[in-house]
Amino acid sequence: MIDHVSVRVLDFPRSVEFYKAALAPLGYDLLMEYPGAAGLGTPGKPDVWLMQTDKPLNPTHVALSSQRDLVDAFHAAALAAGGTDNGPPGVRADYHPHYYAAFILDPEGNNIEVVCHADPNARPVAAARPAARKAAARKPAARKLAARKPAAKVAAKPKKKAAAKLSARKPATKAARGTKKKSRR
Ligand SMILES: N[C@@H](CCC(=O)N[C@@H](CS)C(=O)NCC(=O)O)C(=O)O
Repeated sequence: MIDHVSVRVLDFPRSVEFYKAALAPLGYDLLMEYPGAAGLGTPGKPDVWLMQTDKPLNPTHVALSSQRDLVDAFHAAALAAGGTDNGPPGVRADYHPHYYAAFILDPEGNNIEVVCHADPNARPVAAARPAARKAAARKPAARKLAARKPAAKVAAKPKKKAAAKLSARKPATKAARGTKKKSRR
């Protein structure tokens, strides 16, 4: 699991303002700041860091996971904050059937994406709970199965009886062999 990423930027103050505005719909804020470094994230821990550099930039791609309405909100907010459209909100079926994403180039050319992978037709977790209840209700079947176990043990007992019968049959077998030997003579 990725913990955080760093995006290098030349114009640090401009990028901080851009990311604050673009990621605000996702609940992101500026959480930590050092000279030349700013950490954005949802309350608790920054996971997107902006790092000032004076070296030539090699634009990077960062994708944040969210939900569909927030993909739309990110795209609108990032455009309003001065980002460049790199792909409007929508499904990218060539990635997978429910890959709903939007892409923005930040002021330095980094490709920032917000994506939702969820199937919009999937039943919400709350609706799925009755199924869990059904599964729990099915447990008596498991109990029945467990109740059947002693029967399995009972079934094992006749094996001992069968073994006893077999050993009881041994003399007869010997006798039979004896008969056979006799018959060979
Ligand atoms: N304009 C394209 C953008 C697609 C895009 O940027 N895809 C990402 C992968 S999810 C990518 O190619 N990233 C590589 C990069 O930016 O270097 C769209 O709207 O679908």
